[in-house]
Amino acid sequence: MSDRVAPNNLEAFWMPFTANRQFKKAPRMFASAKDMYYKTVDGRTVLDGTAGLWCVNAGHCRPKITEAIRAQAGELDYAPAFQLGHPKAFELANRLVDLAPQGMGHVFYTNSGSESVDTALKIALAYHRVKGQGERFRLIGRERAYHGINFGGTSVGGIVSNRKMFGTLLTGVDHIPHTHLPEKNAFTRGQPEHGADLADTLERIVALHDPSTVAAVIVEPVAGSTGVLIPPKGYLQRLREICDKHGILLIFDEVITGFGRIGAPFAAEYFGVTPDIMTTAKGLTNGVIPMGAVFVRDEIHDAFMHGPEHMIEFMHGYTYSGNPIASAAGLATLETYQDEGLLTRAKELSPYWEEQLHSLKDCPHVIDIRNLGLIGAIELEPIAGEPTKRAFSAFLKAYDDGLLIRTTGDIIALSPPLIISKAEIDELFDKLRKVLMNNI
Ligand code: PXG
Ligand code: PLP
Repeated sequence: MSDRVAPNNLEAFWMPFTANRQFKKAPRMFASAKDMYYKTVDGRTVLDGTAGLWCVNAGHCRPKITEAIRAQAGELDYAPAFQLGHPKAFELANRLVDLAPQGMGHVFYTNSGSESVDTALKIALAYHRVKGQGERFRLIGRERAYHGINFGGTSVGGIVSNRKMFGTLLTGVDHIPHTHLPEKNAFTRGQPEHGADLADTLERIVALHDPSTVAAVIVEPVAGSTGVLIPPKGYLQRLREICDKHGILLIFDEVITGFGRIGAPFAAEYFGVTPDIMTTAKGLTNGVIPMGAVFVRDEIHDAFMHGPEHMIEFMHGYTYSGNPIASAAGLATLETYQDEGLLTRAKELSPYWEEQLHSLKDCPHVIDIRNLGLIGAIELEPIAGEPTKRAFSAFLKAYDDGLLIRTTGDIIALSPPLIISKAEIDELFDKLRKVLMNNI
C-alpha cells in the first residue's frame, strides 16, 4: 500500500509540537546547514538565532564532529549497553565529569533531555530507598517548568498545556511558584533583583507534606522553554539551603543551560550552587546525535554500590545508553568546545548581546526583555483575544526574512550558536527589529 504514497507526501509524519495542518499547507524545510546558517529547500539562507532547538552550540556541520561520526559508524556501529561496553563511552564519561562541579564524578547516559529527567527522578527515589528512607517519595517541581515530555518530566513540569491532556500523571508531586514578576523586574539585564523570597515557598510546601516524605526538588537554573525566566539573585542559593536543611535532593535540569549557554560549562558553576543531580542532553553532542547524561554526586552513586557484586545495582537503562556513535560525537563535540573556548565564550559576548537585545525596547508591543549569557527573550503584548498569535506571526515573518527565532506563547526566545560573531549578532537584531517594526 505504501508504495502508492508519493515520497514527498507530508501526511504520514505526525510532527512533534507542530501545528501539523498549518505546516503542511506551507511547509518550512531546511536542506543544509553550515556554521551559523541554514539553507532552505528553495535555496534561501536563514541565520540560526536558536541553535536549532537550543542544542547546536558549536554551530552546524562542524568538521571534527562530522568526521568522528563517520569514522565511528564504520568501525563499531553498536555495542550492547547492558553488561557490555566499549571504550569511548568511558572516555566520554571521564571528560564529562572533568567539566562538572567538584564531587559529581559519575554520569548515567540517556538519549534525550526527557530521558535524563526521568532517569534523574528515578535515581532520586531509588537513592532514598537504598539509604533506608523509602518514605521519601514526593517530587517537587515548579510552575511553568519544562522537564521534557515523558511521564515523570510532565508531572514535575509546570506548563499547563503540556500536562492537561494526560490524566493524573505521577502522584505525590507538588510545585513551587514560578519567578516571573514582570511588574517588578521588567527589562532587567541579567539576574533580577526581586523574587529570591519565592524560594521560601519551598519551605512551606515541604512543611505541608512533612519534609521527611520529600525525595527531590527539580528546577531549571534558567527556565528556557517557558519563555526564559532568569533566576532572581539569591534564589537558587536559597533553594539549596532549604533542601540541605531537610535532606532533600536538589536536581538542576541543565538540558538548555549545560555546555556553555550562559558562559560557564554548567549553570551550577555560573551561579555557584551545586546540585545533587544534574540532567543534560542537547549540547552534549551539539544536537547532532541524540544523547543525554545525568550527573550525580559521588555519594549518591556510591550508595548504590553495595550487596553482592554480581547483582545489578540500579534497574534502569536504555538500549542506546552510551551508544558508540553518540559517544564519538560527544567526544568530538567536547573537543570542538575546548579548542574554540566555546564553554566560556557566552560570558565574553554577553555584554554586546545584552546591549543589542535591549535596543529593541522601543519596538511596538514589547513589554519585557530579559537576558543571561547567550540567551535572550522578548515578551510581546498579546493580541486581545488571540494569545500566541503576535509572536507566531513574528516567527513566520522572521523566517521569510532569513532569521530563525523561537516562540512560546507571546515570547520570542533567542539562543544562537556560541560561535556567533558580533557582525552576526548585528544581523540578527537588524532583522528582528524590522520584523517587530512591521506591524505584527
Ligand atoms: N529539560 C529541559 C530544561 C529542556 O529545556 C528537556 C528537558 C527535554 O529534552 P528533549 O531532548 O527530550 O527534548 C528540555 C527540552 C523550546 C524547546 O523551544 C525546548 C526544549 C525542547 C524543544 C524546544 O524552548 N527543551
Ligand atoms: N519496548 C520494548 C518492547 C522493548 O523491548 C524495549 C527495549 O528492549 C523498550 C520498549 C525500551 O526501548 P529503549 O531501550 O530503546 O528505551
